Amino acid sequence: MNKAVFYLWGWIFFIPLISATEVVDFDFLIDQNDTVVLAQIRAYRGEPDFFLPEHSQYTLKVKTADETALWDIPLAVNFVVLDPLVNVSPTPAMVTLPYVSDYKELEVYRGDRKIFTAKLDFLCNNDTQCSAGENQVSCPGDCPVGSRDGFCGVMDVMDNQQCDSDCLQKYRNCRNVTVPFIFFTLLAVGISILLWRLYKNKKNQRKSTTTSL
Ligand SMILES: [Ca+2]
Ligand SMILES: [Ca+2]
Repeated sequence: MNKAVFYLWGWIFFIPLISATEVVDFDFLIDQNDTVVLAQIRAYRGEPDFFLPEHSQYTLKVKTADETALWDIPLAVNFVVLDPLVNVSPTPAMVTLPYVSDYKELEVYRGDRKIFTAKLDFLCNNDTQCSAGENQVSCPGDCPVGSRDGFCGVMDVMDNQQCDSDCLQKYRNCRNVTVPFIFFTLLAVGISILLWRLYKNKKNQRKSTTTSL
């Protein structure tokens, strides 16, 4: 029985890691007066949204450079919050979609009216620099494993034996690299100072002996 529970928990823990794919979060703040702010956009490894609203007056389109809409989906926007019943505006609206590097532009519609548009080039511009908006998931060419990009690539760090300072201390995998390096560096410096002092003392002793003769 205990073994069965152990395997069950093992599968529950590992299945998300195995099935995790590259996704991107689009987080908006939408006002009833149709003001839209793209609050956050972030690529990472996870699961896309499986359930989208069947009906909404708001629509999100994500397009490629040649204007092809890869996504044209209803966006869940609720200005009323229950318990207690209050009207909230602006209100957050978010969706998680599979990430592909072809995303170039997004548009938000209310009915047939376009109320917001934003370029998505900043997710990856392939200029060999890991800049704001890019990370290991959205732009692996500019932000290789271990980059300081706000993304902790735990599995990559473990596989490649690299250090990623974006990870929590216990997942950084820096200990094996940095601790011995610092220790041996300090040890080498200490021994050098000690040898230099011994050499100086001996030299002074020889000097004083020669003088006294
Ligand atoms: Ca770049
Ligand atoms: Ca990183």
